[in-house]
Amino acid sequence: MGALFADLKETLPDGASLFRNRLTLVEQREILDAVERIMAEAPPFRPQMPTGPYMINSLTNCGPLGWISDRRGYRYEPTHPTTGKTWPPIPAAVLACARALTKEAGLGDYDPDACLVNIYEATGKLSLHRDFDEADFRWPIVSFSFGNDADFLLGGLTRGDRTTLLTLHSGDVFVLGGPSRARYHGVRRIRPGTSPLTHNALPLGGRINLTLRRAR
Ligand code: MD6
Ligand code: FE
Repeated sequence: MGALFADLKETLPDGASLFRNRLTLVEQREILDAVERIMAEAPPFRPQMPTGPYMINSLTNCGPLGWISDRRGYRYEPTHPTTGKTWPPIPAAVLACARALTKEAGLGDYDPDACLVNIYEATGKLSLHRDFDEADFRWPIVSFSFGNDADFLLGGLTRGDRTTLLTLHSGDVFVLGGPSRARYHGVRRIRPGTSPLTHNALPLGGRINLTLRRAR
């Protein structure tokens, strides 16, 4: 794990923890190598949303379950919507880091069964939402950032609550658990040209985000 700012933990609402620069560039590259293999096996898709035409970003998954969306709604499925194949496994380094940090955050043991891979281009964003398709909200969500910086908004328990801006950098790990698990959040914008590394898995000017969760 990254040494330089490894102990720097920002003050956030109860249950939310931001571990800055937790992954070294070497670790980030190794994880992105694994993400590239995941994308080859489970091609990214643009989910069809029940309410509108398309989400802005494309996504894929790894782990026993993957999050998908079509006209029938949002849900977790064990297979890819077009290939019909099971999702590739969650990279071991990602799982190990998520388990170490949920423990460090005081959120106990962690046994995720799903990992969403969000792929953003330079103009990508993600509207304010809550992750609400999981069975038990006592399990935290652990989020890994790669590539360009993202202006991430952390809100409250209702959509209109004021939000706090957190700029997520490549190598940062964000944990959303406890009473903060139900907070609204989103990505306002990606900052092109800010990535400390280039990699085949990263779209030009883009960002990749992995979020681990326990879906069932
Ligand atoms: C992103 N993250 O960082 C999107 N969800 O691109 C999320 O939607 C998210 O970072 C739940 C918990 C942590 C997150
Ligand atoms: Fe989310």
